[in-house]
Amino acid sequence: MKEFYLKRAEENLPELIHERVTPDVGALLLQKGESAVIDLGNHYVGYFSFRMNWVEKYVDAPIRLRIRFCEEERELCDDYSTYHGTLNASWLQEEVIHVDFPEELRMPRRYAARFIKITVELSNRPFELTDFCFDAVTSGDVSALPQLKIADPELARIDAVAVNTLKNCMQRVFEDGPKRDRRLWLGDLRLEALTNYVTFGNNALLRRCLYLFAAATDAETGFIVSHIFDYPQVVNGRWILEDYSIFFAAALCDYFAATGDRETFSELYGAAKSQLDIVHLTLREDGTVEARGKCDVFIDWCAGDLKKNAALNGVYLYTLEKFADTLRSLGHPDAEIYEERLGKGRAAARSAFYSEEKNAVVSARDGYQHSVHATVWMILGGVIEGESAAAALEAAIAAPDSLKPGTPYMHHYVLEALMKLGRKERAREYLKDFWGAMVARGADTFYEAFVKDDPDFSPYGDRRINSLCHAWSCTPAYFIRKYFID
Ligand code: RAM
Repeated sequence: MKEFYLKRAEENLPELIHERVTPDVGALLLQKGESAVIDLGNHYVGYFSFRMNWVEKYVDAPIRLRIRFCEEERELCDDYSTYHGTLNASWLQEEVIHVDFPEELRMPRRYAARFIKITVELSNRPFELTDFCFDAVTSGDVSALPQLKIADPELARIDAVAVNTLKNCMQRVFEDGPKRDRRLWLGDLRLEALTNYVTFGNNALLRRCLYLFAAATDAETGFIVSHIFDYPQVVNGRWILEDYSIFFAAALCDYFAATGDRETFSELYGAAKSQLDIVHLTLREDGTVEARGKCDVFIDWCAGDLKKNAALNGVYLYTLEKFADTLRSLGHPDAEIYEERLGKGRAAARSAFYSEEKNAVVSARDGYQHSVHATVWMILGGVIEGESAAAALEAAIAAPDSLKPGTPYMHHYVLEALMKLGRKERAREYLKDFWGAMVARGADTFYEAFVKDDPDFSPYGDRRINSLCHAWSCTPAYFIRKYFID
């Protein structure tokens, strides 16, 4: 089966589309100690090249250049030598090269950048740099984009940034971020997919990613792993995030709803079903889910020690509902099994995680912690609903001591919950408030993590390692195009 899935993934490998971006800079005459900044005019992902010429007969010694690729302007002045984050500093996009002779130079890696800073560290003579070119790559075809007709200029700008974010993450797979990680994550994929359906419509790329995940089951637990490296050969990540594994089934149902592609649905049905069945087989006695053994749960990167039991149950129930509905729409005999599990699961989660008395999602299982996350997921899981659920959500958002989302990924689900509760205007306001704040900072693409009052927030202890073009942040284009067009 694994071979079959991988074959299918290979059949759907996209061709990358190249765009030559030539910044508006002529020849630069430089010498030791000087630096120059090249502005590409937008955020791109690709390969950078330029030419070095001598201006005298020879340069006497090699020229040493430090070349930095920045996703936003403030990175130009960052001091990388003080980096203290938890992830490897080699993700910081900077090269030191030595050049002996006049020649065309192509930088060794693929970069994600709007600005490029070139600093001359050593040189005995002046020299010239010219012919700057950024060969931008993506598998998102901008000519396939449906035109957006929207009167609100703020939403139009947010949509453009969201589409740019997705475009730059569409490569051989849907990457999470083209600066950092550069791999396929299951939770990220689900949100990229939703946005892809209403924008680039590259369904082959999506099929590729779904088949890659179907082939990536962990032998011990049966769960699909949380991430995959697809190049130079396919390698499964070792980390299992139970919410991500469950989302495989949600992503497949979304795919079927968007494309009506029965063949792919039936080829991947077994893989999706087994994720939900494993959860079912490992339910606690009270009928709720608990991550066990070698599995972690993601939900969000946020400040504070987020407790995730309620949220994990919500993810399961939310997916179960999508799965049951899809099977029902197909007249599939298994529909009933999942509908029954859904009903029982909701009742169990309500008694485990919801306090009627406080109208809040606070429970002993989660140490009585109050969070937007738990509340959102109990709404999306259909455990709480209507006016009281809306009040519980607003209270969780407003409470000074509740845990709040740290990533656009989690903010996406807040928006989904607001839409589910029929709060369309509130959702629009929420979207503008959160994603609009990144646009106001000058973002060309949306960030991996963003906290309005704390621009230095990082899940990794140092904001310099954050990815500023992160695909899970692209979903405003989904909401705008699905719900907010005039
Ligand atoms: C980070 C990335 C990625 C996310 C995982 C859980 O490595 O932000 O997008 O899916 O965490």
